[in-house]
Amino acid sequence: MTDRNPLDVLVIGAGFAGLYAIYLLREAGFSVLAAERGSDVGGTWYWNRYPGARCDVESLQYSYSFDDELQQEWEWTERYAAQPEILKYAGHVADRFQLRPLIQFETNVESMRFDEKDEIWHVLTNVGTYRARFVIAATGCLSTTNLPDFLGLDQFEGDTYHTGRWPHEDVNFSGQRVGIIGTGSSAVQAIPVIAKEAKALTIFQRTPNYSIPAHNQPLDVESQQYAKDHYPELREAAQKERSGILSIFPPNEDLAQEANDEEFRSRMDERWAYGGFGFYRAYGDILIDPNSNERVAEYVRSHIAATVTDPATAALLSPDNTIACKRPCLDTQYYETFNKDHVTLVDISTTGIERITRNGVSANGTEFKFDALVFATGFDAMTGSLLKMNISGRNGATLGSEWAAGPRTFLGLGVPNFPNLFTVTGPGSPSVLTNMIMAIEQHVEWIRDCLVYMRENEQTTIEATEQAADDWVEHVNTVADQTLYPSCNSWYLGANIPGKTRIFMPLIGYPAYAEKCAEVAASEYSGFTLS
Ligand code: N01
Repeated sequence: MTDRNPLDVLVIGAGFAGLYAIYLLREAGFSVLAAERGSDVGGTWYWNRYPGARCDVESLQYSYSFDDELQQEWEWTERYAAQPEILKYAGHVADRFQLRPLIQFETNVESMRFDEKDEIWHVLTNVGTYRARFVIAATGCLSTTNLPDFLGLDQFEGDTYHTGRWPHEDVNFSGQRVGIIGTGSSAVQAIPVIAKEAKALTIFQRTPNYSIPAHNQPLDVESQQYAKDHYPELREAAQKERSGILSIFPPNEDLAQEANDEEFRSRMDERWAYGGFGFYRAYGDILIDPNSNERVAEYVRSHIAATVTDPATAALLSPDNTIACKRPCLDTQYYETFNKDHVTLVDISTTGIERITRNGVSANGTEFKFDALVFATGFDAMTGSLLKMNISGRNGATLGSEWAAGPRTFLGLGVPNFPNLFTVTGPGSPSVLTNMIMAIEQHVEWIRDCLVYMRENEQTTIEATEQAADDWVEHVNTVADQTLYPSCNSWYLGANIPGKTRIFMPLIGYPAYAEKCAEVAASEYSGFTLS
């Protein structure tokens, strides 16, 4: 493959973004290939196979909208699809649109460099070098795992797993003593399932998380048929939602601070009983007003106290930080699992993990012995996968040094000094605060339109301007600062990775963002330099 004729476009990644990019660009007449480090399609759903993995966005929304026959023919089986079903869907899309011949699997990008003279990207992989006029990084926001540098990490003699890099073979915890570190979304999904199999399960919790019930269930025929009959209206209505996610409850901007106790309780009860992220849209000020936020937080704490029978465990599981400023969790029997005799919660909020030992984990001065250890310690979100590719652009500028003070993009799509490089759902775009597939479709269509425009206008390079990127970073943070999002140590801020610059990375609010992207395109790409 080394040094073939330059491609028009190299796409990096064959998850939902990469698949759609190669499909659209092939249809638009570009020569395009995708380099994918896994041995199959699916991206995040290829790697995150841990027990209990499923999507927190409902399956009738977490699906492509671009092809009506696809959305009419595909049958989802559950309200929230489990990982195997989503992976099957990604595989179906790849087959249905004959995308596999365009994907080079087990191909990991090691570095890439822009040749200014020839206006060509040279992309070095483990299997050779690609040359391409444009590169689309469809590398995902949560695809570089975070494995903290625990003392003694390599000494443990049992089996170790990371939720984000789960083996493809069956893992059987029957009869085993299992330890799990972390209590984010992945752990909240995995803990109830692992607890059903393991002889004993010990959870090491540094920070408790708020979780609300998913109320997953088999998808009934009527709901699925209703969605199929109304997809155009439903997808359009979702685009008007801040998160791009529709709830069965009508959107409202009522203020929790103005609701009396009875109204408040009844509205929250209704949403708790229904489950899902619509809970957080009950009032317009949950992520704006600290008192309203605390009211909702206290409501969730009251459920934890009512569910967990041991008051000391319930207290440890009860967060006291701002609710929903970290990515909220949805669960199936998470808090109930702590009532099982063989499940133990260990609070490591003050001392952390002391070390990993040959036999297990040392914390709070005690050694806990395990047969298997699960790291549910998350990801180097939003920038990890981009920085890992050792990208150098104009005048040898490296992405690592350009982003030392945090990621700097225009619209989360383009980066100054890195011409002809597009980032799908990059930092600075709503991405992780939305339904990702919707955000992916919007970005990929924007990029396709841009490339078609350039072809029609005989332009060969596009690059975000310094000014546009500086203004955009400021805008993203100004919007975030009007909310409570920056008030806790979330991965949205990079706060989960030691040494990572603390800056709010995603943009809050999908509709205004999509409008801005359309305006930029309509103004012949103002904020970008084309030549
Ligand atoms: O990762 P996380 P995740 N010592 O970063 C703890 C998406 N997702 O994989 O909070 C001890 O949320 C850390 O503790 P703390 C979703 O967007 C989607 O669970 O930093 N503990 C935390 O408890 C989600 O937000 C779905 O104090 C350490 C945990 O590890 C994102 O992926 C399903 C530690 C990490 O939690 C990430 O979720 C699952 C240390 N040194 C996930 N370092 C869907 O449904 C970290 N921790 C689509």
